[in-house]
Formats: sequence, structure tokens, C-alpha cells
Amino acid sequence: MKKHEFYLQRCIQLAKNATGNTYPNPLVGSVIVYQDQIIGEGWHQKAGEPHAEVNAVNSVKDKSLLKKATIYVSLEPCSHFGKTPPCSDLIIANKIKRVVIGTMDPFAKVQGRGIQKLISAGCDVVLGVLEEDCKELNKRFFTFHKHQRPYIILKWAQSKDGFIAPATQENREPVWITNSHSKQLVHKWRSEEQSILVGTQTAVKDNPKLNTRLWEGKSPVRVVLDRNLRIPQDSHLFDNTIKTIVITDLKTDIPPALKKENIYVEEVDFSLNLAKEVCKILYQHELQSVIIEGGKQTLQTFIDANLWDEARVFTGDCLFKNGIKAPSLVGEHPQKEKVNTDLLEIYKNKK
Ligand code: AOF
Ligand code: ZN
Repeated sequence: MKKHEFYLQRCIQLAKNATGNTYPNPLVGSVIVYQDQIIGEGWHQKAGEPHAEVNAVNSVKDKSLLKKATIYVSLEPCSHFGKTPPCSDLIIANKIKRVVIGTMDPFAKVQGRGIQKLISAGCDVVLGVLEEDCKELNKRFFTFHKHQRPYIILKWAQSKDGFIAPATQENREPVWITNSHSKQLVHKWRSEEQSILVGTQTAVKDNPKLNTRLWEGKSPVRVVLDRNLRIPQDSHLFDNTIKTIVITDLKTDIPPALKKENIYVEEVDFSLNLAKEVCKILYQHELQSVIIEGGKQTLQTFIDANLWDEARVFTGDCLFKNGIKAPSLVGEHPQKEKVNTDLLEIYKNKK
């Protein structure tokens, strides 16, 4: 591995120490190198706390080495006064000669201004080392700032013959397509995303809680599509335990069950591009990611609008022969990962 890549890899590794703790900020790592030795390291730990570069600079014992050193950082050093002062000013003030950056910051207040500041001050800047990995590290943050929408993950389970539910469900017994391990994995995924969304039919039929139970961690904000406000008022979704957004066409006459502090009723015109309208609402609520857990119609709405980034599909061993056909992905979606050989496949939507 080449030198720049090697140190950038370390930045990514450091950044990941704060996984799940930096929202709404990105994960960022930084190392400072002098004569091929790491003399300082740091990462951004939490929004409002020092950025990666500050922690890296502070960790250097002999500050006189800084002016002969190279700083590596997985994201462009910031140029603005946010909750903390600009990192580019810190680099300039410490006379660090060389700055190697993974990728540009898409945040509107930065967007290249940090790099510009460094160049104007005479720093030697290298941009775009392990760029794809650095973008992947903050895929939610990048999607949110670049496309003004959350990063969208679709999730469903299908039978071996491609159905998400059997034809008749008279006995109302839930049909298990996956096993307890995949169920736990789904709860881990919930803990990693900022919101979870289902359509009306899933909410009515399954009365889901949509919280994180089988994994330690936070529960995502719940989002439910309810065009005609027909989801029963005593549903778990309206138990006021977690922030819940109800997206409807009928904002007038909000039923009492929805007049609670944790429930937000948002009106959209369902005859427009629904997926797009939902994205606008989620963006307004500053949700950087959403996992869509069904049903068929809701998943297909996002697929048809080409508003999805990842699809996580479980395929069980059962055969349903007929029933509700699984959603079909359209567009360019190369198979990215195969986990547990045939149970889970993850597709990425190439933009
Ligand atoms: C960096 N290094 O480690 C991080 C950066 O409110 P503030 O001051 O924390 O600024 C937040 C913004 O700063 C965030 O949206 C992103 O653009 C950038 N994050 N920048 O140079 C870091 N975490
Ligand atoms: Zn900064």
C-alpha cells in the first residue's frame, strides 16, 4: 500500500471509533506524520466537541515538529465557525506544511472553502486519497448534504420463489421467512439508522413497534404513511414512546391519538411523486438516513422513483408458490455483498 493510502486508512479506522455518536456531524479521523512516523492521532467524538484535526494536533507532544509534518484527514478541514472554530485555521496557525485529504466536505458552509483557505495560505494540499472509502464512511452525511434527502435503505424478506407474503393468510399466523439471527440483525440495522418507515398496510396488518429491541442502541424515529388516517388509534406506533412522523393527505381533523408531543403529523399531496415528497419531509426533520421495512407497495414506490441507495434482501428456504410478489429492483444495482451465502444479499444503487 502506498504511503498516503496507508495513513488515510488509519484515519478511517480512527474515525470509526465514534460510530453512531457524531450525528449530525460526520465521522472523521486524522493522523500527523513526521519522518514516516505517526506523532499524533485524533478523531471527532461527538457533535459540539473538537474536530478530528484538533484532537490530532493536541496529541502531538513536541509541537515544534508540526511545521515539518504532514496532516492526514479523512474529510476536508472545515472553514467555518460552527460549534467549534475552523480546522483549516488551526492547521495554518500551526504552520503544518502538507495536508492530505480523503474527500471534500459536502456541507454547504464548507464545500471546498477549507481547501481554498489552505492553498491560499501556502499549504501543499493533496486531495482525493481513498476517496470512495471516505465517502462510504459517511454515506448518510454525504447523501443528506448533496441530495437534500436521507440515505435510503430498503429491506425485505422473500421466499425462495420470490414472494414476500403467501396468497392466503386466513389463519393469520405470521409466516417466518428468516431466522432469529436475521431478526436480530434487523434490530442492529434499526439502531444504526435515524429513521424507519413503513406503509399503511404494514402498520394496520402487523401493528409493529418499529423499535430496537433485540440489539442495544437507540430506536430510530418512526415514519408511517397514512394517506387517509386509517391506522387504528391504539396502534403501537402511536404510543408516544418514540418520535413518530405520520405522513398524510388529510391534515385537517387530526384524531386525538395523534395529538401527542412525540407525534408529528405532516401533510403531503399523495398524487405527486410520493417518494420525493416523503424525502422532503425527512430532510426537514434532519433525518440523514431511513430504513424502509415494507410493505410491497411502499418499497416499490421508492424503487419506481429511483429513490433508494441500498437494498438488503433476505431469501428464505420456503416456497409460497403464489402470493405478493417481492419488489423488483430497477436501474443499475450490482450485487455488492453476499452474506451467509444465500440468506442475505445487499444491492447498491449506482448513481
Ligand atoms: C472537520 N473535522 O472532525 C469534522 C468536521 O458545528 P461544528 O463546528 O462541529 O461543525 C460541524 C461541521 O463541520 C459538519 O457539518 C462538517 O461539515 C464538519 N465536520 N470537519 O474539519 C471534523 N467533524
Ligand atoms: Zn473542523
